[in-house]
Amino acid sequence: MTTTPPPHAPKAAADRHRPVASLPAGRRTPAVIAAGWLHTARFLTTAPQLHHLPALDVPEIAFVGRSNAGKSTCINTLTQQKQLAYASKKPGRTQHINLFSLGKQGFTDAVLADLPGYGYAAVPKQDKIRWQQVMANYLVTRENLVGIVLLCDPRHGLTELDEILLDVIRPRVETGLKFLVLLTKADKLTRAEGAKVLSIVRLQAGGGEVKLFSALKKQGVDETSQLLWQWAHPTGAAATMPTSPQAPAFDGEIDA
Ligand SMILES: Nc1nc2c(ncn2[C@@H]2O[C@H](COP(=O)(O)OP(=O)(O)OP(=O)(O)O)[C@@H](O)[C@H]2O)c(=O)[nH]1
Ligand SMILES: [Mg+2]
Repeated sequence: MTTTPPPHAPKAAADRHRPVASLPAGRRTPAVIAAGWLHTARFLTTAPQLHHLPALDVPEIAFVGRSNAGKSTCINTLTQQKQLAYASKKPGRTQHINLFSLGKQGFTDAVLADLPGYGYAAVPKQDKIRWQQVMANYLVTRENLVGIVLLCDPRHGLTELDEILLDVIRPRVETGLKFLVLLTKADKLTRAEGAKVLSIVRLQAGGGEVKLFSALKKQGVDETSQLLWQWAHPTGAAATMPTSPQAPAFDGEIDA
């Protein structure tokens, strides 16, 4: 049986790069709305330690994971911005907690947090311990935190440090904190490898949501964007949706 695509289907990809408000109502799909919202991201602040973070009353979504897993690149891809978050081939590039506001200028309705990675061998032991404590405190005490995206290079799978992080956040996940594992750099896997690692990590994540993601191939971008939009707008407050300016194509640095 064949299905007829909706009349707006050929325009769907281009719609993601247009101001949402300029589109006819029928073309304001959830993917277009989520992409337009994420594209409003701009730098809010950077904090070397937890007590430097401003207290906020809007939903916050944190990107965590091992050093070099692709957290900053993922934020740049989702927000369709080249250099919003610092991404680099050199591990340990993100050293502070960096916050990015979402929503119309002056009407922040959510915040993304790019966290330094853990597990980078070259970091002195004392610094590693200090950072693990800062992160654990952040994950346990940050009051406006509504969701965590754990990024993981599928070629390494969930490591011991990832498992410790899962243990730290489990009590909050059980009481409603949203949680997603993104298996990054999926462009480096064959389809069979991708399917295999997906099922293994789904088991490790205890039934939590797990997706393949590639900044290079734009795999998983629409689904992840829509999920984050839903986390930040649990009541579906589409009426307050901001407009999006013209989005540039991503051409940041990507692992070869
Ligand atoms: N091929 C490929 N490379 C990627 C992808 N995502 C990220 N990378 C590369 O992986 C490297 C690390 O990316 P970052 O985004 O800086 O990683 P990070 O997790 O923020 O690293 P830290 O800040 O050190 O914790 C960079 O060279 C990126 O270009 C992807 O989807 N595909
Ligand atoms: Mg980073």
